[in-house]
Amino acid sequence: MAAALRLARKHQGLTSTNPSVACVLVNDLGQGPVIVGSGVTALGGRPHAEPPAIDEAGEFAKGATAYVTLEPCAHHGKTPPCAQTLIDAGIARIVTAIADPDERVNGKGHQMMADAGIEICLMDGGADVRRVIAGYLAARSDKRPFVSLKLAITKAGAIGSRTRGNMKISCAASNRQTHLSRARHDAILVGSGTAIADNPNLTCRLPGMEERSPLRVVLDLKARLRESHDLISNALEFPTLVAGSADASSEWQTMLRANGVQFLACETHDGRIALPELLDDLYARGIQSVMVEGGAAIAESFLDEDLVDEIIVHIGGEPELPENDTCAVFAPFNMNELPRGFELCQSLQFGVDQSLRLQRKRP
Ligand code: AOF
Ligand code: ZN
Repeated sequence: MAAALRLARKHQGLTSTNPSVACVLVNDLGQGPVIVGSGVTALGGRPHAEPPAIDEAGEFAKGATAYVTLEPCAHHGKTPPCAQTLIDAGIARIVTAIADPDERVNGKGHQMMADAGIEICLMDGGADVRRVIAGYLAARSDKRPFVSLKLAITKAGAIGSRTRGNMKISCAASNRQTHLSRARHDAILVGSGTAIADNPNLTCRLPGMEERSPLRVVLDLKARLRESHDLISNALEFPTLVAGSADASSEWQTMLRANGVQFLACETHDGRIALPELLDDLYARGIQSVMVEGGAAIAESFLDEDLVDEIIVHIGGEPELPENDTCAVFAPFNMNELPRGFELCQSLQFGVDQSLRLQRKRP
């Protein structure tokens, strides 16, 4: 299952509204168990993971054990049911990590295979698998994208300084990790304040993964972005969506469109873009996971509205900010006092930085 999980990660963020699932077939051909076939949900979401694994295994699929990260589907959708494909191939035993919440499948995939005499093992936990398909699971249960909030803070809890411009808080190793996280999400979201102050690209720049930059979403209620900003000028190469006011001038909207930027007219609430409705609109466009990257006000709004599912905090090992910088901008919470409703579930070291992952407690 660990091997299947690694394979599933390969297409994370690239399978549209379908989860990235992997299937690994293991059979004993006389000298102990070996992998005879493997498959992952194809780019765009189809074919599913199981048919290519069966094709690769050929006659060795007969009597094999299938490790599948998600319950195989039971419905006739755009492809035939994978549960039936596994039955037809003569699979003897199936191990799955979690049941599929899609009501067309939930429990039915397992039932179909059990009825055909296949031994079913549902693994305990499945926490790692849940992370890979977090967007899909959130979309199924909450009908909105999974929201991951990423912050880089100094040891004193600052995320930047009003007087010192673009600050370097995290080290190169954690920055690479951030690029990896970008690739795993469907969209990255920032406010126009961050877009203007830092002029970021928000792309994935890991060697070999440049193609995996997600949609860039900028909240710009006051129509402040210009053609000179990278998020606008390179929108033909890396898609950008600007969420703004329905009253934004037509000249400005024309400028955006001329640069290949998608414009989304948003509802407002208390003079700000209404975030729940924005998430609804992104969800309707097939976006199932969003990484919120800045700045402090946007982070605070998402937290205040209880829209954050996980928080990734990189704590800089070598802060550039002087301890007593009076212009420091602080993170909307304190590491000694975690935001309400969140629990610490992972602590990693990237170079000199510490990286913490806080997860929303689910009932
Ligand atoms: C599998 N293996 O690799 C994936 C599955 O629109 P369709 O017909 O492609 O069906 C989408 C549903 O298929 C999706 O909601 C989920 O239940 C399942 N995804 N199932 O057996 C796979 N990606
Ligand atoms: Zn399927």
